[in-house]
This record gives sequence, structure tokens and C-alpha cells, in this order.
Amino acid sequence: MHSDIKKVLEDFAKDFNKKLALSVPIGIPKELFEAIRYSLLSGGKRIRPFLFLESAKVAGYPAPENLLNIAIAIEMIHTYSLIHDDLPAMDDDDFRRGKPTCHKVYGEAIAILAGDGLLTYAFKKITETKGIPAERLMQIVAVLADKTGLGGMVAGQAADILAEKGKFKDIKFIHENKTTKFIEACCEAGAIAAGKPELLEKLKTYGYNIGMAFQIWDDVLDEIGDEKKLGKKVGKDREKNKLTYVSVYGLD
Ligand code: GRG
Repeated sequence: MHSDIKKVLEDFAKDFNKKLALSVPIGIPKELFEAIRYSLLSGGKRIRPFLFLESAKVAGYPAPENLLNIAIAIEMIHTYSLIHDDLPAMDDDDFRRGKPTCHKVYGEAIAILAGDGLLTYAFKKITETKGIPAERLMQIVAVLADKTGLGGMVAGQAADILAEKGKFKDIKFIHENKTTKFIEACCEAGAIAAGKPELLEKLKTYGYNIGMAFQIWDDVLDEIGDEKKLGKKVGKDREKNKLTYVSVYGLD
């Protein structure tokens, strides 16, 4: 593994983006197609598909080209979550990655549908994978659907929103579910793709630690980050009275 992770990620993203650009189905209304492409290709770090592919690699899976549909599906699920998170009914954000959010450009209805379309199409994409036994694909679908849904991200997002109204208090639950479980699932999916159940627990722990660090740092950046560098508004957590590691434990 190279030591300069930033450069490795940038190179990965450059290559991955070319494949992602070809992944949106044609024959759908033009605005929907454009809204999906706008959000999918607006410059994310691609950390989750990267972690999935690297996990499969360390678990010994020999043919990464077979895993492309799953990597794309993972980024589609992530993009859906960002589009919906930015909606007025949720975080109500005008900017993401330095650009106007999907609903600001295409309107709320198309943004909701772009998110719905990405989430459902992601699972179709996984079923198109060749070179991996169907039973493993089913396990990958199960772990991703669970940890980005009611067993993870959706439950965490609900808790996060309820916490703003003082109706939920457990910060660890929010961070574990809203952010961490999806990252965990990406690492676990690598072990599953490689057919190495004995590595599941280790890769899950690795994903958990990265995920928690990722979300805690996100809380810190909202307090002390640079709006220009982050491409989104900062100070929103404090403004919205959010339950964060900074609000609970302090910045230090
Ligand atoms: C709408 C069900 C639903 C869930 C939304 C994504 C999410 C859950 C909330 C976003 C709030 C947030 C900023 C969480 C911090 C962790 C996170 C998901 C950051 C964004 O991920 P990055 O940094 O984004 O990987 P890029 O832009 O690099 O793709």
C-alpha cells in the first residue's frame, strides 16, 4: 500500500468517476437523468467504494473488475443519502461539495425521485455482477440493505432529526447508525465478495473505527472547518442544536 493515501484516493476517484459516468440508465426523463448525474458526478471522495474494493483485495479476491457494479452501487446509495439529507425537510442545505444541492437546481420533487431512483437502481446493479456466486451477492445485498436502512443509516438519520427536537439523547447510537454502519458494510462486503467469512469481524471492526473517526471529525469540522475547503456551510450543528461529539464532549 502507498503511504500517500490522499494521492491514492484521488487516482482511484479519477478512474472510478469515468465508470460512474456511464452507469446512469438512459430512457428516463431528461431532468431526472441530469439530476442523478449532477449529484453522482459532483466530486465526492469515493471513500466507500474504495474501502469495499480494498477490503476485497486484502481478503484475497483476485479480479477487482468483477466488483465494479457493487462499487458503483455503493456510491449510488451514498449519493441518494446525501441528496435526501440536503432536502428542506432534513438538513435543508443549499450547498454540497461547493455546488448548489440537487433540490436547489432541480426542485424538491425531482431531487426526492433522484434519490429514490439511485437507491433502487443500486440493488439492480449488484444483481448484474458476474464472477461471484449468487449466494455471496445475496449476503452483500443483505448487509448493505440492512446497514444503510433500518439497521443503520435510516434509523440513525431519524434519531439525529429527533435529537434536534430533544426527543433522542444517545449520541453513540446516532453516529454508529447514521454514518458508521454503512462504512462497516462496505468493508464487510469486501470479505463476503472474497468468500472469506473468517475476515468479516476484523474488517467490520476496521470499518467501525474508520466510520466513528470520520463522523467525529465531521462534527469537529462543522465547528472549526473552512467553509471554502469543505464546500458547505459550517456552524450548522450548533445553529440547529444538534447532538454531536462537540456538543456532548466539547471540542478538545
Ligand atoms: C437520508 C437516510 C438518509 C441518511 C442521510 C449521509 C447522511 C445520512 C447524512 C449526511 C450528514 C453528514 C454530513 C454525515 C457525516 C458523514 C458523511 C456521510 C459525510 C459525507 O460523506 P463523504 O465525506 O462525502 O464521504 P463525499 O462528498 O466525499 O462523497
